[in-house]
Amino acid sequence: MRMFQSGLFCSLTGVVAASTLASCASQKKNGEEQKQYNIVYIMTDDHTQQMMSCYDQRYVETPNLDRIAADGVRFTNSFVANSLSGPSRACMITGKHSCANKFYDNTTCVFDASQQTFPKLLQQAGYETAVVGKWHLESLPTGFNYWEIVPGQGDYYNPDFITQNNDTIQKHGYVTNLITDDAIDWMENGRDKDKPFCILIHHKAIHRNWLADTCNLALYEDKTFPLPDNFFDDYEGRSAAAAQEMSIAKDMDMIYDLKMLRPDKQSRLKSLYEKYIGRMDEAQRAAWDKFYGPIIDDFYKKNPQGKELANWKFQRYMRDYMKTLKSLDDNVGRVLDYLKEKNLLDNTLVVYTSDQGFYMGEHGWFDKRFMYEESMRTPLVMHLPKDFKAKGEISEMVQNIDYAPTFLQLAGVEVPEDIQGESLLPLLKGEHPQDWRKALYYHFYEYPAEHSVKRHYGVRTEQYKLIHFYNDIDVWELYDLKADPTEMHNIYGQPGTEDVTQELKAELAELQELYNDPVRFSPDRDKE
Ligand code: SGN
Ligand code: CA
Repeated sequence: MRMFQSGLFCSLTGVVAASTLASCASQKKNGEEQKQYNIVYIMTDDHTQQMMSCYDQRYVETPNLDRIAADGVRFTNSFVANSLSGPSRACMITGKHSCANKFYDNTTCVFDASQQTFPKLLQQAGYETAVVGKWHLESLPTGFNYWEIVPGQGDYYNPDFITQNNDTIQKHGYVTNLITDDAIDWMENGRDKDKPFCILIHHKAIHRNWLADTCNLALYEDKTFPLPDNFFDDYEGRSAAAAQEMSIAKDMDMIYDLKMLRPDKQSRLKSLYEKYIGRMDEAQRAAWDKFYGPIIDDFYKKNPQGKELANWKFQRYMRDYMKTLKSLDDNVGRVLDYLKEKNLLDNTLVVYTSDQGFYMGEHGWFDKRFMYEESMRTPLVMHLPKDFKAKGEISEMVQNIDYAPTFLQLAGVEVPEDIQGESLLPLLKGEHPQDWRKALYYHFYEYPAEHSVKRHYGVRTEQYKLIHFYNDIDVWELYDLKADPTEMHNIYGQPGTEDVTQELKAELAELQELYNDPVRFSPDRDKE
């Protein structure tokens, strides 16, 4: 294994100053010139709308991410199809639901890399394509002129990267900086500048266990956050929610998640934590211990219990997440500055999203998986090429299967029939098609598994959500999202809900038919 010195520890490299002529390419289609815009797709891991100030101002400021929205568009109803990393990435890259791309979960699946993906189609249409960072699809990337990925979940400190010749190298520095360096380097030096390009910048951050860069450790320590109203949820009427193992109070590990490492203390994930921080060099480790040392001493001295301990955990979780997010926001700023300096912004679609949303204490949780709002939603903001007129908020319901057809259309590539998503291009042109989808389909499969979220599928409309938990359980849930936006009251089976339940079941059956999901619910068989 080779070790690369990047010297990038918290000293973000400035963008290259020289300006290049970088207009987008064009190709002839039906005798007409068709512009081929560049695509810069930035995706983080587990970044949720609650923690992005253009969506939610309660907690944190994300000035660079907000820049994208301020200059472009912000999707206020953006969702995933299966709230988990690998599956989400497979949906995004194929434009198809999990049942069609066959990557159902993180634990048993290997992505069939021979299948159709949008990067392959863009490459065939003359694009230079690249992916850097977290990949998580088990098979190696195909359809890219350049790729360099982290193995599995990747590491925050001095991470390994798998290179295109299938070598594993270790780089020195903090992962969010390193992935950004690689992306900027490819845009500047790696690609053929006569061609349009598409780069996927996939961050490891802000995934568990939220190891911040040492330069950001001291941030946000003066902040105290109110617990969400439903932090002490009792899950009444929601048996699948009651069965989960992603509770901040019960399941968050004192050492692995909360960093309260002391030689005489044990925890389930202590050795994993030691492995991760064991990657640090001396200076990194010294900065780490200097920061956490007094917090550890204070914690074990005070020894909080019960609700006080739950609140203490929540505060530390929020702060660690925000510190890790800070690097991400800074590094997205670097990419935007680079594109601006190189005069690329006018011809480039810049997308920022996450592989799914996340719980920040809502229902008492961290993690995702459930079809409930916080984790079914995902941030989505875009800076548009200058020919596109949309600005501000877009409220149509969109899903991560929509990105592939959008990028293909933007490149002037015909969208294959079997793609299940809808192109967002009309919305980006400022149109609001009357026949835009009125219902979204969702299907989560990873069970039995970590966090114990049972298998479920469901349908979400503007006002309602119907969920069926199945496998070792057979439970329906129905929410009126207008009356009960935090999904605390399961009204399935309650008098007065018969009509809406019937309509939603019919919709669900139609969507399962449309997407050809072999796990079918039959409304005729089930007339409850
Ligand atoms: C790891 C985490 C889980 C997380 C999954 C999936 N555990 O297994 O908390 O739900 O990843 O996340 S850890 O002990 O390894 O941190 S995903 O975003 O990649 O799907
Ligand atoms: Ca994720």
